[in-house]
Amino acid sequence: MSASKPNVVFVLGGPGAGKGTQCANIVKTFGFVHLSAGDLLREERSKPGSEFGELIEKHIRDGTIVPVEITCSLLENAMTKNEKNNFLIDGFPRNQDNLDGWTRQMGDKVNVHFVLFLEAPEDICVNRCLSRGQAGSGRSDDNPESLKKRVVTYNNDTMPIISHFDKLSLVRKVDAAKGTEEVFDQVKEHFKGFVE
Ligand code: UP5
Ligand code: MG
Repeated sequence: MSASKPNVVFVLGGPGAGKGTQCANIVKTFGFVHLSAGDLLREERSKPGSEFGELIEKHIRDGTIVPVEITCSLLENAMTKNEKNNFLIDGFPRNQDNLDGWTRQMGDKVNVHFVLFLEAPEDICVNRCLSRGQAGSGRSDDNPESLKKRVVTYNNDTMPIISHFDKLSLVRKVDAAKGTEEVFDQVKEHFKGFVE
């Protein structure tokens, strides 16, 4: 993390909305560092002897949300290790516990610029994840049972967080049901101020 306060953009949207895909595009074009909370949790889960491995796996399979102390520490460590100043935080904060924990731990340390909201209908999102699972993603939550639960959690817990940011006029929404390139054309408009 550089000496000045780092810039953060949260990237939110349903399971399979394309958060990871669009973050990869933003990294290439605008030089952000991509931190996926889900990827960090999967990495922590797979560490031999991880204290939290089982707990993380249970939450991922059940589509429920890992306690914020774990996720926020993984995010802060990843930011501290990095020299760059612009961070995309993908898939976080996804409930009130996440938001409260983040505000406590990171609120004074970063500037949250906006929330990129990838909006797509549920059936499109679910089908993308199911296809990815059938193609051998190896993700333990790319199956119909887990996806049902992920969608419920998204609607009940994450949508209110997006509404919270919307009330603060921090949400920048794109139509994520379109093809990858068309989605990125919309995304780019919101990152024009961050030329590499
Ligand atoms: N694809 C992408 N864009 C497309 C497009 N425009 N048109 C057609 N296809 C498109 O994309 C998903 C699939 O769709 C890919 O095959 C892609 O090629 C295709 P991806 O970019 O991976 O979408 P993304 O939104 O990143 O989907 P992901 O499955 O990663 O979203 P989730 O939010 O469900 O998963 P995440 O990894 O963030 O979280 C997993 C679990 O971890 C959570 O359910 C939870 O249990 C836990 N978690 C926490 O507890 N706390 C956290 O803070 C974060 C996660
Ligand atoms: Mg993802």
